Amino acid sequence: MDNTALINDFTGEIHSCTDLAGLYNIKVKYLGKKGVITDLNKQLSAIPADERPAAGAEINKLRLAFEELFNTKQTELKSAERNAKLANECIDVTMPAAPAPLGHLHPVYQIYDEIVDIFGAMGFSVATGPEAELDLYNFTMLNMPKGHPARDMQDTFYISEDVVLRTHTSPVQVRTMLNKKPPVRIIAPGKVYRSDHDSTHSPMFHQVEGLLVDKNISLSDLKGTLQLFVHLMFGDDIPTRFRSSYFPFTEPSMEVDMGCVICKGAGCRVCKSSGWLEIGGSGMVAPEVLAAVGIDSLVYSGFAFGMGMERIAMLKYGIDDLRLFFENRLEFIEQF
Ligand code: 2NM
Repeated sequence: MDNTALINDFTGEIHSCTDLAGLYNIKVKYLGKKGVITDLNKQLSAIPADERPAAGAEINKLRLAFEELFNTKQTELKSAERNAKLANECIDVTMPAAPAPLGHLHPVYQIYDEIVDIFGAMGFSVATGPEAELDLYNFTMLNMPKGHPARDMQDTFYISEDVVLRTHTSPVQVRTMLNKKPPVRIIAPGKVYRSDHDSTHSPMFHQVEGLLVDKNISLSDLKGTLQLFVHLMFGDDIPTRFRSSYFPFTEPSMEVDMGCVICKGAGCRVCKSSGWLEIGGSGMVAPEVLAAVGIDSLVYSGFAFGMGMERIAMLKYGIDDLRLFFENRLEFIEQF
């Protein structure tokens, strides 16, 4: 029996085989139940009986030899496959880690930081106080005794008879003046609360108030301070203007306007064609307020002012809807 051709076929196929799936096909073809070797065994019956044992032994040797070749190739392919997999899955531990996503400062707090920087450069330090505040500090000592119309029940969140959510940060000024002799030079930034909710009012918003008390402080110090603030916050080309007004805690009192940053005074929708934008209130601290905190108004005088930070942020960043500040949508916040 000459099996040379068969051996050449088998070894040739094993040799050129490159993957395990192909290798198993070869196994089925030669060593399977309906394979070439099985066929040879079936042909034994056609061979003379005395030659059969030798021929059978020959076929067995062939099967063993094929199986060994198969096993060797299988080991080789498996190890190649494993090496390829390992090379693919290998991790370079020297690679830098993916950067962790960073948080983002809310636009109101970016303005907050800028305001602190600007007034800080003018010598003001930051004072803070509780958001749940005594009625005494929020109203009474600011020349708004019980029954005063500015206390309007509708606008104030009452915690109890004596405690309110502060409606402005002025109680921080009261606390400061009670605790420290003049000169006083502070700003009080922070959250304030008013029971007012529509498209242009939020029940919580941010205010910054300022207070300077010393000898010989006049209205011109107030005007110069706020003019400088506007120049540093919005640009040297933006003017300010002060209009007579009324607050219980200042006398005289003035609204603070700045030239419209959108149209530079020419008149547009934002400034309602006036060329001016209101940004806050101000005035000379009323003698009643100084008296309430034990400061002699014949020796000392002071000015105070207050602004809404959302308003400043809207004008600085060109945001046209107050509600965007309170929705906490990242797509909004990340723009600033
Ligand atoms: C404003 C406007 C005008 C103000 C007054 C005081 C205090 F405590 F000194 F009397 N603090 N803040 C003040 C004055 C606040 O906000 C619109």
